Amino acid sequence: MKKSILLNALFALVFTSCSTLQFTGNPIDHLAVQSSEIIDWEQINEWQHADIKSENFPGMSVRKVYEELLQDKEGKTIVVAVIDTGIDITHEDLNESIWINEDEVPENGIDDDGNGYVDDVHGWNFLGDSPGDQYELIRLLKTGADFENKDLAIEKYAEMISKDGVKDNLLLIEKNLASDLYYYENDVKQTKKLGYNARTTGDDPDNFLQQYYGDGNVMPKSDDELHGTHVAGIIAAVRNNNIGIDGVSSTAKIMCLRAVPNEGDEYDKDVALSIRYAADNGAKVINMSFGKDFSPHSDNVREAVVYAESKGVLLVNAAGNDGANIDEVFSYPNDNFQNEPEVSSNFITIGAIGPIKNPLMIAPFSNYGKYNLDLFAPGAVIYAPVPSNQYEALSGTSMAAPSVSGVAAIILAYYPKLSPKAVRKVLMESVVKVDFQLELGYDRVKTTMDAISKTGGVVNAYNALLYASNNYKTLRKL
Ligand SMILES: [Ca+2]
Ligand SMILES: [Ca+2]
Ligand SMILES: [Ca+2]
Ligand SMILES: [Ca+2]
Repeated sequence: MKKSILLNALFALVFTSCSTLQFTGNPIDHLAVQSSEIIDWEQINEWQHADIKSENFPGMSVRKVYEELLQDKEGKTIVVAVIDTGIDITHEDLNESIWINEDEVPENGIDDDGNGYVDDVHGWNFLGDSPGDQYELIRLLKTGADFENKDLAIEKYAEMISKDGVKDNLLLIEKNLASDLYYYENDVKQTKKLGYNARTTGDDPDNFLQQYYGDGNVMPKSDDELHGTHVAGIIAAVRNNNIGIDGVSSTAKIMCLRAVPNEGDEYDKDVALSIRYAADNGAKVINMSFGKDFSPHSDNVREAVVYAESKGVLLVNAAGNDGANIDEVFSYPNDNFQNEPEVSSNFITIGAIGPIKNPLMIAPFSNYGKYNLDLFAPGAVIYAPVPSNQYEALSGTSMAAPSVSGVAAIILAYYPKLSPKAVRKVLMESVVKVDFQLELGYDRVKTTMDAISKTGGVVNAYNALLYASNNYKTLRKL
């Protein structure tokens, strides 16, 4: 008798240690009921964590997850790389959530772990000392040499400087580009000037074989450089410490990759190398809250995306804030070139909703696209850390992407063996679909969420965990 009890106990022990975590609950079905247009400003902070069904805000049901599913359940640490501006790793509500490269001795001038980057303790700064960078298309135009899509670059340049008050027509701009490189010096913003060059890293931005430039200092160069800190905070601000806000994930550690300048645009080379750094150094999720419509080396970036897939990394990308259809006006980085088939299955593109459950819930600035936009997430009036222990509410698809990166980190914390393809499937299959008619953009064009995105829904952390739990065996095969 005693023996059999012992045997049973032993069996139970073995069984438990091999089985995966099971979650039970009732998935939240589609959202059919609208609520008023009145925003509850008293409760607005952390609205993205609200339950989309039972509360007034169309949040991701994150609080419901922690209260109903994750009580006393320890999750695995998940490294989330944030490719962005600098990140204030000393922030009171973020400091404990910053990734530490344990194999690298700080500030000894030696590449202790032999990954090619010297003193990369919290990630890497591909921008060096520069506060900004010249726009990449201007960088190419000012060389005077020919390059692919030069006509398009001239057109975009004309658009860009017209916004700054220069009204010349396209032909004149083209003529001036050829004859006088500095014609517009007095009329345009610093980073749009032909003569401006802030890059101090000494590398050739068109030579992808030069990889080891920049430095290990991932901090912002000024308090104005706040974007990366905010994004990182949405994902991983320390939960339940009575400071600031709760991040979405309790186990994410942020790997900081400074590649997006505060002014100007991110260079394809810095983006591709940041993706590869993250994939080679243990990240499972990469947040990419940036994008541009002129990307001279988008093929190199796509190669890096495919490389990241081979290393088991999910990439979460912000759709952009032009209120545009990105199936028509292409945005980069992306997992396809001009609507061709996707090159990988580890890339997910996110649009933004605001804090209201009514026809105006799509943030008017959010890009959209039936083919290129996968799902929506909270991305307007999001309160989160900014440098020097401050907090701000910011809006943009830049805030929607990290909301999803946080949910991906929760899924992986409990199901660490899932491939990026499987996590993407979990996120997409478990959205809460929005059924009622919506009004899109500042012109309030009538549409449905289904017509402007692949899934027709909003990311939901509660549904995602239940979906992963209920479909684990199938998902493991992906
Ligand atoms: Ca190193
Ligand atoms: Ca070192
Ligand atoms: Ca906190
Ligand atoms: Ca895609």
